[in-house]
Amino acid sequence: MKKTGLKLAAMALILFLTAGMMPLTGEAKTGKKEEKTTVEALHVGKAKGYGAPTILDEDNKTVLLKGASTHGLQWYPEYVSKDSFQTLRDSFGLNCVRLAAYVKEGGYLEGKQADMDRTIRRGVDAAADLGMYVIIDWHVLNFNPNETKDEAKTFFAKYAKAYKDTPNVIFEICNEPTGTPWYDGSGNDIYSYAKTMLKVIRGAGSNALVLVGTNTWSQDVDEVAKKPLDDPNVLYTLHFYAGTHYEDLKNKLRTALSNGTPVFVSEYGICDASGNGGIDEDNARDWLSLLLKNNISFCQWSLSNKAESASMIVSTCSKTYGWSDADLTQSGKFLKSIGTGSAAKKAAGKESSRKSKTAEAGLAAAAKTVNSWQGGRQLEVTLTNGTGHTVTGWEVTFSLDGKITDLWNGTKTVSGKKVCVKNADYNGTIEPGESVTFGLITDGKTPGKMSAKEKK
Ligand code: IDC
Repeated sequence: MKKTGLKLAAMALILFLTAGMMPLTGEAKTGKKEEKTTVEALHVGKAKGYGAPTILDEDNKTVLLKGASTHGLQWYPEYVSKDSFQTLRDSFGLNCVRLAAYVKEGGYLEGKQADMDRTIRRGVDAAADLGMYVIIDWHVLNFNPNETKDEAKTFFAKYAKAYKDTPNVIFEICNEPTGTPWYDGSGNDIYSYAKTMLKVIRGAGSNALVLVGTNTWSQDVDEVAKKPLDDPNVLYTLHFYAGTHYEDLKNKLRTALSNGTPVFVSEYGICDASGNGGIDEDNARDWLSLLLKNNISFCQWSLSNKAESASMIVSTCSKTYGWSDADLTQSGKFLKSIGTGSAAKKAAGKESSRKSKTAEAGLAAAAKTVNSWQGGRQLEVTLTNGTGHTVTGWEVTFSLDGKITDLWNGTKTVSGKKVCVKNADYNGTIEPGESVTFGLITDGKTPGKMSAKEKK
C-alpha cells in the first residue's frame, strides 16, 4: 500500500540519519527491525469492477482481508499471541485474525469475562504490532442476540471507546443469530439489535467496520436488502461450510450482491457445518473463487488443535506458533494455500503485473494476477482506450494452455489454446482515455501475451 510504503521509507530515512547516535538494539544481530506496522483505516464503498460495495482503504483502493478465526476464546486462548499471529501473517499470508468471544457455553457471560477481556486485549495489541486487522466477534451461537442485548451494549461500548483510534479493529456484533427474522418491526429482530449496537459503537466515537450477522446461522444475507441499516461502514455476514452448503447458499450470496449488499464471510469451514467431518475441498475452492472475484473478505474456522476437522492444527501438535506443514491439518493446509496465493504478495506490494500493448488499434490490454491458489488463478484485464476516439466494441485474444473456469464482464470463445474475449453487451463502449476491465479465473495457468482490437 502506497501510504504504508511512504511511512516505511520515512522511517528508514530517520533511522539512517540517527543511526550514528543510536545503539542498534537487536537489529545488528538479527538484521530485522522490530517496528510497529501501521494499517490504514477501512471503509465500505463502491469500487470499479465490483457490483456490490466492498472494503476500501484511505485511497479508495480495494482491500481483501484473509484471516483465521480463533476457536472459542474460553477454550483456546493460547493461540492469541504475537508469535501465533506472526506465523499466520508470515507463513500463511494472512492479514486478519478473528477473536471468537463466545457469549454462552462457559464464555463471556458464563464466568470467563475477565479472562476473555485479557485475551481480547492481547489479541488486539498483537495484531496492531504486526499490522494485521482484528475482528472482535461477540459469538452469539444458537440464540436470538436480543436475549443478551444489554450485555452486548456494555461490551461494545467498552471496546469501541478503547479502540476508537486503533484502525486495526473491526467489530462483529453477533456471530450467528437464530430464532428471529432479519426484520419484522417487533423490535426483537436482528435489524433492531444491530441498530442499537451501531448507536453504541458510533456513539463511542468509533468509525470501525461493523459486521452484522444474518438469520439462520448467518446465511440469509439475501434478506438484508429489504431493510438495510443506515450506516456507511457495515458489512453483512454470510457463513458457509463447504461440506454442507452448495448452490442454494451461493445463490443467496449472488442475490445479495446483485442487490448491492456488502458481504463479509467472517467464518467458513472446508468441512461440514458440525465442524467435524465431511471435508469438500473442491466445493471450498469453488466458494473461494466466488468470494475472490467479488472481493469478499473471509476468515476460516478455526485456529486450534481440537480433534475436529475444522481445526487448522493437528491434535497431537502442542506448538502455539511456528507450525510446519506437518503440524497442519487439511484445513490448515487449505488456508495456507489460499493465503500464500499472489493476493498475499499483492498486499506486500510485490504484485506481478504484465502489460502488452497493441499499437494498431491504440487499445492497450494489461493483465494482472490479482489472486492465485492451488489449482486456480484470478486475473484482471484492463483495456485502456488510447485511440483518441470512442471505441464501441472490443476483443482481446490470447493463448492459454489450460482452462478458464469463470469469466465476467465479457464473453469468451475458445478454440484449442486460443481464447477470444469480446465485450459484454454493457461494456463495449470506452471513451478516449478511459478503461474497462474484465475478469477471469483459470485452472492456475497464466495466459500468454494479450492483444486487444477494436470491433465496430
Ligand atoms: C463449533 C466448534 C466445536 C464446538 C461447537 C459449539 O467447532 O468445537 O463444540 O462450535 O460451541 C458455526 C459456529 C461455530 C462452530 C462451527 C462448527 O459459528 O461456533 O464451532 N460452526 O460447528 N457455525 C457453523 C458451523
